[in-house]
Amino acid sequence: MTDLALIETKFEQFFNAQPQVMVHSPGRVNLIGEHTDYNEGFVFPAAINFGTWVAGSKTDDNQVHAVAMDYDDQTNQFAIDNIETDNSTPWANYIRGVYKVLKEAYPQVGGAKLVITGNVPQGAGLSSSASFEVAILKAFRDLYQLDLDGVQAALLGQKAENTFVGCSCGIMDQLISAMGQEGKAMLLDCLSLDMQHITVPESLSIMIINSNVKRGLVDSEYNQRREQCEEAARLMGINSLREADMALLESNRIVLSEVVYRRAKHVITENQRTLDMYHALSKGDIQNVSKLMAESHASMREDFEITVNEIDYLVNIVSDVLSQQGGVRMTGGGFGGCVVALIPKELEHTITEVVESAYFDHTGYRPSIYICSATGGAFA
Ligand code: GAF
Repeated sequence: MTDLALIETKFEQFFNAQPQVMVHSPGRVNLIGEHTDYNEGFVFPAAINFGTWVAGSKTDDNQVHAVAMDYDDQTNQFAIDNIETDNSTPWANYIRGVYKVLKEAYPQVGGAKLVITGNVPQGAGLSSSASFEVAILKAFRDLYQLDLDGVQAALLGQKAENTFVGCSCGIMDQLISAMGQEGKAMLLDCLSLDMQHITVPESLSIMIINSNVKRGLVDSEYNQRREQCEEAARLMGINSLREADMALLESNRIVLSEVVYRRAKHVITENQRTLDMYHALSKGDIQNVSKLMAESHASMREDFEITVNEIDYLVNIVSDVLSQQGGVRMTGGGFGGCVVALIPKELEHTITEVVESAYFDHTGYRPSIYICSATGGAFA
């Protein structure tokens, strides 16, 4: 049975009727531009062919009833006029948070029956949560015929995560999940929300290697990085690090702690690398792609300090095989998760073999390797 058939069957089993809507929203891989989004900078992600499916129908009982297929069919129910966090079922807080901010913006939204499933590896830095949020928003848009576009949906998803779930994330993940285009990566200006989509060259595969290192303390480390960036901007007298360049940073070095200086340096240099990467990929300048991704990884390792040894090792072994015929770096928020590599198609097999034979021996973790394609977003 396909995923769609499975979710439909599950819906019928729980709610004795066919779902009125069936929606999907993708996860994402970020090619470059890490921790730049909440600094009003640039990011360069692509939506991927892993995502979340939601089957839904309206109800008139002022309740939301949800079933999570990926959590052994756990259920969760809440009244739409009294929404609080539920620590016993953390997955449901994404629905609760999204519903709460949606209801504030669209008071006409009522109850729903929902069944959810997905195949984005969780906690791997591939935006399983943004994909979940955007899928829920799309289901409610379709059920209640809301005038809600992809950018508005992304902003609501981010708001839910910031105010309800407790992660001070930026806008990248929700926006690419909503607005990605098939076969393309998206340069996003996180200040203006201007989007430019460019085709990923046919000759390159997007390979994602999951280190399978369980990410610990992600939210607290993430929120701390954001605070450090905001402190840097405040001490330099600017609104966000988007406004800074290296000359401004150097002239303010004396007022910044050594750690805050390095955090800001990562963001300032990463913004420039992201713009450069967009141009390099547009021109098919793979040597430059390779250099920029290597510099991005080094900056995340040395200045932003969000990589772990297993991820650094993966980047090193893939980079040795590639020798500038492609690029590789950690992708996502950090502290474990995945590496993304843009590789010539003919090296897929060799890199898979190298990673499978070396990574386990070196780290004790089994890698998971996915060859992905860039897909369309939920609202595109
Ligand atoms: C996470 C966040 F959700 C994004 O907003 C972004 O900051 C990313 O980490 C790091 O680039 O995915």
